[in-house]
Amino acid sequence: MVSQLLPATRAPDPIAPLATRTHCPYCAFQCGMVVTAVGGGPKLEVQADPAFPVNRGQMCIKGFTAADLIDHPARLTTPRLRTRDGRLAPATWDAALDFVAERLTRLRDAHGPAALAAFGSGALTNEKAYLLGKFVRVALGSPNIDYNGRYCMASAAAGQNQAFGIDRGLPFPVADIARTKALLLWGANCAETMPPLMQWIGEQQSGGKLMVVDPRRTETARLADLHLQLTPGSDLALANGLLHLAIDERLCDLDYIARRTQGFEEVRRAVMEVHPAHVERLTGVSIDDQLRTVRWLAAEESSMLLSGRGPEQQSKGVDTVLAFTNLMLALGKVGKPASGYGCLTGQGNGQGGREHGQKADQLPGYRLIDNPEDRAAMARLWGIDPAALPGKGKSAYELLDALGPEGGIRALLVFGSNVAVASPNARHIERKLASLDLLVVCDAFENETSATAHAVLPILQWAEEEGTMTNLEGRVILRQPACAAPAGAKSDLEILCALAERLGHGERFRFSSPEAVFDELRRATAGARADYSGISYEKIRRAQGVFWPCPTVDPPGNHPGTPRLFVDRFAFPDGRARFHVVRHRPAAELPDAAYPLYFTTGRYKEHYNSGAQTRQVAALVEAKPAPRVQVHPRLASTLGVAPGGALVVESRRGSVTFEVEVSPDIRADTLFAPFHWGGKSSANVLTNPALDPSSRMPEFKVCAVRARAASTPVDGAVP
Ligand SMILES: Nc1nc2c(c(=O)[nH]1)N[C@H]1C(S)=C(S)[C@@H](COP(=O)(O)OP(=O)(O)OC[C@H]3O[C@@H](n4cnc5c(=O)[nH]c(N)nc54)[C@H](O)[C@@H]3O)O[C@H]1N2
Ligand SMILES: Nc1nc2c(c(=O)[nH]1)N[C@H]1C(S)=C(S)[C@@H](COP(=O)(O)OP(=O)(O)OC[C@H]3O[C@@H](n4cnc5c(=O)[nH]c(N)nc54)[C@H](O)[C@@H]3O)O[C@H]1N2
Ligand code: SF4
Ligand SMILES: [Mo]
Repeated sequence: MVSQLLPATRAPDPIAPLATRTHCPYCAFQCGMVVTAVGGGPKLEVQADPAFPVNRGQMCIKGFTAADLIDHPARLTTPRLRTRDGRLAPATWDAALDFVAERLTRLRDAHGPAALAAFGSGALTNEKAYLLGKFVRVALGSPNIDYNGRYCMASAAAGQNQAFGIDRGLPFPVADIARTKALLLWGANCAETMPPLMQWIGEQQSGGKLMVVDPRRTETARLADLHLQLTPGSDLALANGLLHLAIDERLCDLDYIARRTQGFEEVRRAVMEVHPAHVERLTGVSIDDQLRTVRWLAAEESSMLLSGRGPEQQSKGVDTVLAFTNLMLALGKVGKPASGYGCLTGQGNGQGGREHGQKADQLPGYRLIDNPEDRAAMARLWGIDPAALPGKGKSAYELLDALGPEGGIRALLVFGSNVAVASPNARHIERKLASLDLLVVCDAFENETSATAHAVLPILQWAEEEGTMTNLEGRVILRQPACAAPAGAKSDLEILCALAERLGHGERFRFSSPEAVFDELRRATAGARADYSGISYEKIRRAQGVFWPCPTVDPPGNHPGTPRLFVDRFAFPDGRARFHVVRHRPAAELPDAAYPLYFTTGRYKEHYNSGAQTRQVAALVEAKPAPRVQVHPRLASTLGVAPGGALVVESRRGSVTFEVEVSPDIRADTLFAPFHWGGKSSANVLTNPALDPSSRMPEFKVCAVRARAASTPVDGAVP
């Protein structure tokens, strides 16, 4: 039998008969929603939960339409195996799991355990992220696990760890944003990527200043008191330039610097070497605007810098984040009320997903895989010899680049990512996926990645299962089942346990429920940096979520959680934050004579990430049926294209034809396209897989392209 997992218990707090409080399946805002099973299901009705203190009754169109995925005709409910003639054909669960386990065993015997790999996701609950990490290290014995968070907030995470000694995206609740007097949104387009956050920013604006740094005049930038429309990839220079001016204008808080930090003097010397006029040339932001920005940030009693993927998804993302933490530390803001630096985490469980061991360098609780004490603690819990615990594996892009006979990874299990669309240099990755001996995709829908899979295993979706997610504030919340699961689909947890059983490790993978997995996760994180040991499902239900760290205290279960960090100390032994010397460097690829334009990427309000889910939702497809490349009117006239025309965009890695959107909102030296589609209009065919040296984040936000009008229009529907 496949299952050691009992079905999740139904939520105990129905608001109305058959109504359940749960959370949106998409972004890190994790809007509270009330889901009602119409006539007992499977049709679900979704409303925003007015009682949840983060979204306060608001949601975006993706959340409101999320239930369309549950009873969708394309939903997978039967395992599929690739047949000799290349089709995916239905199979029983036993046949599918036997096939996967046998092939994994054969490949491990022939090529060693490191030939087996898994790719996880910030969409997975904490329980799934935890169990996937354990599965790869214990049942497969491989070091090779990483996840799509490496494409997401890895640079901010690394920067915060280096500056503050801990990485919690927002070190304060979202409500603090409404109270800050000066808010600098740096490369974050929240009006489209987290619409319900705008209610807090609206409050903020009623008494404070809003500044936005973005090469495009986005919906968010349009609301700002000041928009800094910088050259793509010049963020580090700008942030250092702001610190230079702060020092020059005597705006730094020297008392705070002396009491709470170390390393300022070296940073001061380094930033004073670069003159503001040089910064103006590098960034395109006038000295006047630089001055206005830093004066607002310094003068107000509270100020905040929040970054999105714009400055982070660069090959210098970590140094850029360190320039942000340098600036906010020098101004004496970090840890003060409604102040400091934060990263707006993106994926539903982007925060928890990076804490529980699906990162190549990490063990649960933010333990480090090369720290002997952390290894010993996990080996003890898992009942294995510490020496048997694999070491550090490859980072997301490097892992995918190593697929196939040359790179040595022969089998890949994918849980929660459409890597064929989401990865930079996407055609190259498609070829790598096609060269695998075993590709297993666990998903509720077929997508571009499953197109070459040998096995596709159908999973339960958000409204059918239980588990915890950690939102962008570090608040651990509970996903609760709102309807019955369709016959034929299984939870990711069940799949992992069933495979572990077949691989001879069943005794370490027997859990009666997701909550039982959470109980092991609590023990795994006790005493670690991301300590969840004092959290329980019951406590989350009672308190609308619990902020980590939440250690076990006496009496047990009594710790209230930690909404605000850094009030008294930073997470280093001496309690002081660290300054870091960081210097501007160009993007890995800059426009030149052959490829004269910048190309950058991002998001539409209506679609989510690779589009694997939202391209299934009729209302969203109707609103945004295809990607369009944004072109400045001057550039459009030089190129000879008009709105609705077609533009061929080429980089050193590939060529894509987009429909044209002419807009004065973008710089004339830059093209922008969303990455929500694969196939012929995949933005990632163009992007550069240059990686940040420490976070291994790819440079999604900057590469060089050339463009010409297409002789024929973009053909019909996009795959
Ligand atoms: N609608 C929608 N919402 C989402 C998602 C989605 O796919 N769709 N995904 C979720 C996830 S996983 C994430 S990570 C977040 C991302 O949320 P955001 O970070 O807000 O999203 P992006 O659009 O990727 O990037 C933000 C902005 O960076 C700008 N940018 C491009 N290049 C540069 C640069 O060189 N410097 C600067 N400063 N800015 C630059 C882009 O023009 C864009 O407006 O959104 C989450 N929410
Ligand atoms: N050019 C460019 N590329 C980018 C970015 C960019 O800004 N520009 N952003 C990057 C960022 S920030 C991110 S986060 C990535 C995201 O891109 P992806 O990693 O592709 O993430 P999603 O599109 O969210 O894919 C999620 C898949 O997981 C499935 N899924 C959802 N929940 C579960 C679950 O619980 N279990 C399982 N097994 N499957 C599940 C969904 O059905 C879907 O197929 O893209 C990155 N790629
Ligand atoms: S996608 Fe994000 S902002 Fe939109 S409803 Fe879902 S959680 Fe809320
Ligand atoms: Mo993301």
